Amino acid sequence: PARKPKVIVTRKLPDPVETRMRELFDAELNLSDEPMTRARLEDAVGRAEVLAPTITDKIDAELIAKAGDKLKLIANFGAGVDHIDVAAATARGIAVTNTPGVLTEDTADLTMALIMAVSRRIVEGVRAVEAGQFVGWTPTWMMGHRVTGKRLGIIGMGRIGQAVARRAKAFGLQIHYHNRKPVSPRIAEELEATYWESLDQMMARMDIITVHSPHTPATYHLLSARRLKLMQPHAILINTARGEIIDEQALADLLESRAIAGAGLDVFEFEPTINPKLLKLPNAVLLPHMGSATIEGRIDMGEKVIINIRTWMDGHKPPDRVLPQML
Ligand code: 8YV
Repeated sequence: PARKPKVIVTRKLPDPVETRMRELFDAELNLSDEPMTRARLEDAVGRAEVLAPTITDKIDAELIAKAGDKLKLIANFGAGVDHIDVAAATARGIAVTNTPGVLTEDTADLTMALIMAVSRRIVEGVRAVEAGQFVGWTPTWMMGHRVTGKRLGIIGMGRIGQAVARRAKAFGLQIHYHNRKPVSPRIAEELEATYWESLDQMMARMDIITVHSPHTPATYHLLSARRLKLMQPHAILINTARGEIIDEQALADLLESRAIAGAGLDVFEFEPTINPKLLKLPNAVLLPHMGSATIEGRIDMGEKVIINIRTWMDGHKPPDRVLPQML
């Protein structure tokens, strides 16, 4: 039988993924549900041929400098790779892969759930019922905002942004987007999507803004205090991408003063810490980074990790390679 590479997996993954990894690799799995400590990570990069990390592992240049000669592949379980210093890995001849495509639809679903939850005050309603405050229908209680016909501004029109646009169109939203470049004419036509080269102008004119770009040096605090202030007072902001893209303190302040009507956030700037002000606001719906958290999605992500490792084992370039120039 072919030699099995030493694959160290940093987090507990769904059972079917772990079973398959045990069959195919000399897999060292994390049996606890806790992230690895820095010391364990250092030990892992020193011994592994393949490291399979997740977003909770900081794979920075300092850690990569401690990698042994055997480490050849960092096969990330997740699409975003902002926790990995891809340039440092590449410079040492270590390939980096991610898991795009399989979490697109789930993340888009959760985005729609947040748009609906914030616009229609779903969480406030649930809390009110649980607190025994539903004493009968009233004509003016729990009025939210209509979704149909509103303008949705999508920041980042990659796979997830487009999946959101397709859903949003069915909800009767008008699709607008800002991206480094316009999408192909075919997709623009299918989605009836309007391209805004100026993010500032789009921010000022939308009813709903939703973020779907990766976190890179270019998108860090893309939604700065200045840009957030361009939003209309009735507008809402959704983020299922990365917390670092938004100045979270500025957002909390603007939500508190109602300069922005509401926010639906699945990701945070200093995860897992959440700005305490946000936690107190009734107009902020906060979720624990669960965009891709479906059983199917997490198994698919594991399969993607496995495919990337196996392709590498077979001596080919893994399909989901991330190169520094792509970021
Ligand atoms: C993952 C995510 O669960 O894929 C991403 O970029 O944010 C999540 O879907 C997480 O990254 C796991 O590593």
